Amino acid sequence: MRIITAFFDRKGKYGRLLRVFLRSARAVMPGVEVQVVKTKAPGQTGDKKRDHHLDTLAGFLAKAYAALDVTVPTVVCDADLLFLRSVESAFDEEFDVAITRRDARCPFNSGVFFVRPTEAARRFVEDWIAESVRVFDGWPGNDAEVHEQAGIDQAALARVLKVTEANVLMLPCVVWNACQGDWANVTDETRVVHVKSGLRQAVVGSYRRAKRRRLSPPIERLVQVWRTYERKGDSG
Ligand SMILES: [Mn+2]
Repeated sequence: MRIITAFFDRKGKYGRLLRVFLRSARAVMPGVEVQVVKTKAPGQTGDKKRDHHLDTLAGFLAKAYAALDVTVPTVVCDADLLFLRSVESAFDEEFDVAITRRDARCPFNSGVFFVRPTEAARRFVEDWIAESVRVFDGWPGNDAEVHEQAGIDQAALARVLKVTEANVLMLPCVVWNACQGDWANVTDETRVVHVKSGLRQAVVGSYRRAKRRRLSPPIERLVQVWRTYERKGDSG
């Protein structure tokens, strides 16, 4: 298995997230190769919503393009992840593509997905890329759809899932890509925590904002795990 992630920097913040990604990946999956696709940060327009969509789309496209050429089973990741356990056992299951899903208003999260080096998986990712560009071209006219899936690439994913012929497996976010609704339910089974939203704010947000936010014990525990990796350095 290989790991692909994409990275561009915005004021040093993503650099800190990537370091913890790499350290935690190395700790729980020693010997697994990580490919970091470095890409240029998109130019900013000053329109916050548009800039957010541009950043998310740039990250998605960089990792998705890299995912087209895989020759071994690969997990395709955002850079804002914390690995608690190895994700290799995902490939014990049969699939071309595996997507992480939760019971929420927007069920899919594209921060973690798995691809096998099959023709069907390649076609799926190709379609996902093409559809993402199409959704972006239609924005903001299709903002309701983008908002419903919380992102351009996730709106595209919902479209592709309706028509794909690939064997797509749905994996629970709480195990494979714990997002904000899952953090309180993280267990020993949880492999990956997605450091977004309030958790992101707690680890790389400003000190005062983090202090002001009262964190529940399970989330505080994740903050501590993240901080331990950040303090650890690359030697240990
Ligand atoms: Mn993310």
